[in-house]
Amino acid sequence: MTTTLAQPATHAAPISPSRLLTPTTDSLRRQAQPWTVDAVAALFELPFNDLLFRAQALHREHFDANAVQLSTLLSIKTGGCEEDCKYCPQSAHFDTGLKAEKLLPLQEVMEAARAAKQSGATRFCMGAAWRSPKPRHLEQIGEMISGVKALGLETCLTAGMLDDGQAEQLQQAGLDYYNHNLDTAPEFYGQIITTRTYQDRLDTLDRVRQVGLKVCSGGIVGMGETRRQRAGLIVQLANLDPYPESVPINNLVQVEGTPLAGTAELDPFEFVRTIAVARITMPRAMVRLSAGREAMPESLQALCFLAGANSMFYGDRLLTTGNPQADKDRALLQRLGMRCSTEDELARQPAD
Ligand code: SAM
Ligand code: DTB
Ligand code: SF4
Repeated sequence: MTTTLAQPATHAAPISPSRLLTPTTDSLRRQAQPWTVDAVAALFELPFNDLLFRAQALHREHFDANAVQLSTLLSIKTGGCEEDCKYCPQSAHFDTGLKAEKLLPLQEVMEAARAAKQSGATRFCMGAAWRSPKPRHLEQIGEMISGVKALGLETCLTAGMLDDGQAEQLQQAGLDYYNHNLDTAPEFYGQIITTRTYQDRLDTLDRVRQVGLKVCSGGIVGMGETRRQRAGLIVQLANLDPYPESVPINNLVQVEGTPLAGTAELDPFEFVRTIAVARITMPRAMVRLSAGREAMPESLQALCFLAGANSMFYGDRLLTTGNPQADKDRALLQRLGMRCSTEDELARQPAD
């Protein structure tokens, strides 16, 4: 029997508790042979139905295929960022009309987190427009993390590059996930960002992993990269050992004033293919249908779930741009017979 999402609350998945398990670091070890760009590009080349069939079969092996985890984002420090990421409305290098703001006070963050929980989110993701956080910021963020956790929400932070001590401080504050995206393939990266290197990003991911935080890392498609470069991004992520627990796939949100505004739109089926390839190469990861949903028809979002996406951003805003209204999303899940669920409830044991 299928329970649909009637209320803005989480519902248990219809599998017995003994079969539930959060993926362990060990279960995320990559296959013995690293993925090659040729092998991943070959997945992209499969006929659409074959690709989706493979992705959905693997998805069902590892997760409840009719449930999705909901995360709500909050920009805790907006705009004025010193980096030059060409997709980003928050970079101080481009005039997008966005007003730069200071770090939000704890109380405002807590109010947003309470509202997110009330609305049915199970994870709260805080984003800060920094190249890297300063020591005084981390103290304040530590309080935000413990406050949000005390509400019973999972916590995620994205705040730029971290050094060893900072990663440890966040881990001690009780952070669950650190989000730091590789964004694109190494060979395309230089056309998108010049103020920090690919290796800088890998180093931060390594520090996050070393202190025992869960890794959230993915990228953006639709920035004018080739299919082979999309495969190159997936290879980088899938060959991390272990691969990330969480892989956000963003479709570029084109913001007027950023250098990437006006980029040719990606074929929507190519976006679905990217989700499917992420699911096949990182079978136990949470694959997140991330930015770009506001511009996607609901039929396309349904294809993304079929391709193996099992998480999405929920709430009317991403960081600075829009996201579908929460009630529209609830109605969509209901129409698809899907539940919202915690991550623990979604995962199946290896033997399943
Ligand atoms: N400043 C931190 C950093 O970049 O590491 C954290 C915040 S940053 C906004 C988080 C991620 O949002 C970026 O890595 C990028 O993948 C995504 N992002 C930013 N602008 C976007 C856009 N216009 N469209 C899609 N994704 C975007
Ligand atoms: C991620 O990969 N996507 C989210 C989250 N991680 C922080 C951010 C999307 C930002 C989209 C542009 C904006 O709203 O500013
Ligand atoms: Fe700054 Fe992050 Fe935007 Fe890059 S993506 S400009 S680092 S806020």
